[in-house]
Amino acid sequence: MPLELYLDLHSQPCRSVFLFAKINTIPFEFKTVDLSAGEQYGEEFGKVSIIRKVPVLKDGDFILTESIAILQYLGAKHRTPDHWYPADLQKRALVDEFLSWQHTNIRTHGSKVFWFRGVLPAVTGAPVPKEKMDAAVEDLNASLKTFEDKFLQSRPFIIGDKISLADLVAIVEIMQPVGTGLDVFQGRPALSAWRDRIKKEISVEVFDEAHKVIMNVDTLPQTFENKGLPEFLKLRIQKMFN
Ligand SMILES: N[C@@H](CCC(=O)N[C@@H](CS)C(=O)NCC(=O)O)C(=O)O
Repeated sequence: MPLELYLDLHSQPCRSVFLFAKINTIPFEFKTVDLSAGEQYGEEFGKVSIIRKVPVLKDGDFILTESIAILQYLGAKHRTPDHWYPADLQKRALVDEFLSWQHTNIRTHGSKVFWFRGVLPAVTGAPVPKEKMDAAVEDLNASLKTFEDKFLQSRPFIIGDKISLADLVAIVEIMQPVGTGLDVFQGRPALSAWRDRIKKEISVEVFDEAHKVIMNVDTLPQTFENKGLPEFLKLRIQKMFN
């Protein structure tokens, strides 16, 4: 039975897992979990993961959640090239350092801007109050500055000359607000050059395939008009503003 990956490519961690499997020609069955329809709260997905978040990997009877754990599992099981997650102690530690940092920094702030500029206006029909938006963009900018000053510096990739899991996880997070029309690469030549190196390294085609849906978030209002607003989103919106 082929490996199953439960994914929605609107999600950054899903895109890193999808890209890693594609780049390394790891065969898998794409199991769609439509987050905008609330499928993660359905009975069927509940049998796969009570965490009710994507991505999830199912390899036979073995189920694994958390994108970082999934990437490491796939790398080890399929013996992907060393540069992705180097055996060298210090290089690996640098990958781990970035993977630990990103959750509460670039991921948190990029996601918030995505919600504020993309999801919330689409579901409520109104823009997010300016002071909230400005604060969210400021946090994202601070994270991007730290990313450039500490994690990238003047290197081609995060840990040196070769691409690693850290770059893959970083780029999918940094792309999240881009689809809402906020071009975070503008005025950041080093960041743009790094993105272009990643695209070249993993193939522009695969990169674009993974990011296609996120670059079309202007279709979100239609999505919600067609499907109606799921209960979980109403609750989440209330939480965000209280
Ligand atoms: N730490 C998890 C985060 C997973 C996560 O937050 N997934 C989001 C999409 S980006 C999700 O499934 N959200 C559905 C929900 O919260 O209802 C990972 O890296 O896999």
